[in-house]
Amino acid sequence: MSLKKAAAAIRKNKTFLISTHTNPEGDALGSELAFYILLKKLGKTGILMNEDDIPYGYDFLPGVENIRKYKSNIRNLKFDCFVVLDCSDLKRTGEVYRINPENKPIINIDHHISNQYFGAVNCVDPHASSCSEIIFRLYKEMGVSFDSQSALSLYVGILTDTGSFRYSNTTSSTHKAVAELLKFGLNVSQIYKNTYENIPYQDIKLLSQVLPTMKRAGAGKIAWFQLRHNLLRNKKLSFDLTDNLLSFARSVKGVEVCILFKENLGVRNEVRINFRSQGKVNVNDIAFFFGGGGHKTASGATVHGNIDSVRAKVIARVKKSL
Ligand SMILES: [Mn+2]
Repeated sequence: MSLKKAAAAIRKNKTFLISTHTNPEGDALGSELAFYILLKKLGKTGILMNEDDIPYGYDFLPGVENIRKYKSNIRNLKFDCFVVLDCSDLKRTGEVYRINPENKPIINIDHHISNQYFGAVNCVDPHASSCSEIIFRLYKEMGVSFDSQSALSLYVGILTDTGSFRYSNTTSSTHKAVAELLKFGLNVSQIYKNTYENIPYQDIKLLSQVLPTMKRAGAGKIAWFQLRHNLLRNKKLSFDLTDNLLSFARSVKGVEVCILFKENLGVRNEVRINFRSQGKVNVNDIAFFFGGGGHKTASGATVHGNIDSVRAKVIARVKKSL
């Protein structure tokens, strides 16, 4: 991992376009906001731009109002460097990468094992718990001090990507980073509440409606959910709901792999698949087979086709890997 090269590229340049993946969550947003503050502290300029809106519940993060939404008519945006955070490949930014027609150098900072090393500088560590943990190291590398806002952003990124320090990506360096961030007056119970215990009533109702539809396969080692169009139409499915469903599935005794199949709204015959593994099965490999990627224990893919036939193919593939 080349923290030094990333630091050198930051020192050398003045203005940076910063983006992350579509459907951003805690780690994506936390990394962006902390990176933005890092630049400010170095007397440089950051332009934050995402394809998607800030998801429900993350507006408590400091500086989210600085994140601009991508529009296809944005032209003549001047910057020296394009910083891509928490993205395994450039197209995970959605359309935002198109804002770089002059091919300004890309700084790729990420922790996905499926990362494509698409940058001029690639600061990739698949062993890091989160992209936020790598940004933490970048602050240290550059000798930039934290404050309550950067600490909060990075803490939320690490908290969410480790499933509140429960997943196997949680290491002693993760806890060391968090120990340092906590010195900046973070209210952990309030942060937890803002992040996880702030689900709209109607989403909990939807969750309670979907939970009984959990199915199993592979002699109880696979648990899966299927969300169809009609269930989601006119309801904004918050990321929390996806994560909650998978959380329930992974807490079932004997389950090794959990899968959520979701018909994408607005696109005919497109299915979003999210995988979680308890550790024995490498779901990055499975997602990769279907054109996606991620981590060994959490990954995703978008597949064209009818949801029932997609599901049959995916479950057959997962069964083989059990
Ligand atoms: Mn991440």
